[in-house]
Amino acid sequence: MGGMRTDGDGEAHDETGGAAPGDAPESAAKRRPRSRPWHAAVLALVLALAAALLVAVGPSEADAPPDAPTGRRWITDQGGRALVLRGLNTASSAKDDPRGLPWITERDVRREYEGMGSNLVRFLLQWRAVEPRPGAYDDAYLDQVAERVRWYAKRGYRVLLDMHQDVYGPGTSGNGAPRWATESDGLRAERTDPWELGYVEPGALRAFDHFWGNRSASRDLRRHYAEAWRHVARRFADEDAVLGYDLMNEPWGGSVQGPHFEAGPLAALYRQVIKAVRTVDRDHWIFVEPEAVSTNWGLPSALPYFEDPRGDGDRARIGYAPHLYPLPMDLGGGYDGDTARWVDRTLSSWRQQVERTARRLRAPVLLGEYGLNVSLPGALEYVAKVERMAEEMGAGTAYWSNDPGSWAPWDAKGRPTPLLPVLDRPYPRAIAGDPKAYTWDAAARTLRVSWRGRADINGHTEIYLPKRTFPRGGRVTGAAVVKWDAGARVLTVRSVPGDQAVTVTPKP
Ligand code: IDC
Repeated sequence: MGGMRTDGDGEAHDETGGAAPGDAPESAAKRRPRSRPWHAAVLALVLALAAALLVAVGPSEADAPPDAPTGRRWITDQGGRALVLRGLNTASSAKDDPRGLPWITERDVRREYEGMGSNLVRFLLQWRAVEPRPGAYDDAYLDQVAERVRWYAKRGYRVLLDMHQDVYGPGTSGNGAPRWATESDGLRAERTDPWELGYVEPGALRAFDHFWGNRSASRDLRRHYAEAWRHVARRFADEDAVLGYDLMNEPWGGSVQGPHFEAGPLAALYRQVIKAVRTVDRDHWIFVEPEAVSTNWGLPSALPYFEDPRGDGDRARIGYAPHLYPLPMDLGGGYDGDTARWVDRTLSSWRQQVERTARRLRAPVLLGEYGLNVSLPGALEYVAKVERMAEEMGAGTAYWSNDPGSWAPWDAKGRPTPLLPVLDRPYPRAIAGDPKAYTWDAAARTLRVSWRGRADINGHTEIYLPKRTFPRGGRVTGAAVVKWDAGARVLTVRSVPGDQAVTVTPKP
């Protein structure tokens, strides 16, 4: 769960008074943050979680060397090239938009590509907009979504359709679920600050309990959800620019939590939706998310392996799309002092837990959300660190979010924020072979990409080179240049069977 602010207003709301969870309760008290009642509760939680983490991770495993990306699964394109996907969430504004659409125009998509060379967008959908009345789907809405998918497609993006919810739906002061699917039995569900506390409002808990079947509802809400997904998948089945479907944003179990939730009702719903989607779309990727409240903070997930009706092994296309919001940052902290120390610990346990779950799921990893108010101390360093970690893991990233403001690469007046150059990183968009590693060394201005080329892969390796770091393009060693597209800033290098290691530095 993430920071306490509102996107879109262009302002920072750092209301925490800077209490870092790394502080012992004593010193936190001494510092007297502008205290809010939830601080105490959250601090208690932090301590409980720290204890849980030690049990979950264990010191010996925490010290194990990181795995290289080799041997893991990759998202591939039609020719079999491994894709490295990087981009933004678009957009939080869709949650409150009456039509459920993000604020963007096609010009904004162009500006984004030119500014940071993204090839991925995590595009927010709302169940309420897909199925405004029980069993009735709004195809005009999906047409609008399809138009936006085409804007991205023109620039070589892949679109991940994310069925977003926070705090269930508008009927419980959240977003996502239609009102007709919100059975909160008249219990209170007020908008909270921070918004995450809305999850424990009695009305929200009750609505989730009805949804998951922890309590019987007046209709089969999960069947409606699966059918809504089937409808969306049918609409986009032939759309090559669509990467796939992110089945549910940050699932929350109501009164059933943790492993009971993830291996229970959540896994059951995923199986149901996977089955429904596969009756109409055999090919796109299907991404599952863990329970957010644990994974976001670096705790383990109990999600089980999901069979893909397409087949198993390399045929399966189930992906894993967890989020990352270290708890100190949930409290509004930046990345400095004690907070940075605790954030670092979260990063290493997050990585370990995510890799462990991905192995169990036999799924590639896509970091579906991470982000913070980038005007906080150390924030840019944190972003660079997460991007580096994702490189090491061979994982794609979708930063939260593109809504103009203090978290975003552009502010409300359309001016680039200091985040933009940090996100505008050189990277291999597609690797024609089995990737070994890719790293951008910013200090040495060197991008290294290595892979094992295979005869059965179509196409060559494509590398995005930003204007700000490679103004005249790149000088390549280790492979022949096929083409340099100075407009799109994409360098294509020849891939041949066998081991290849390519180094790209700026042309003098
Ligand atoms: C946040 C928005 C904020 C909005 C809130 C509730 O930035 O403006 O008020 O949602 O709708 C998540 C969620 C994502 C959150 C994001 C940042 O998936 O919807 O957006 N976040 O708080 N999980 C952790 C953090």
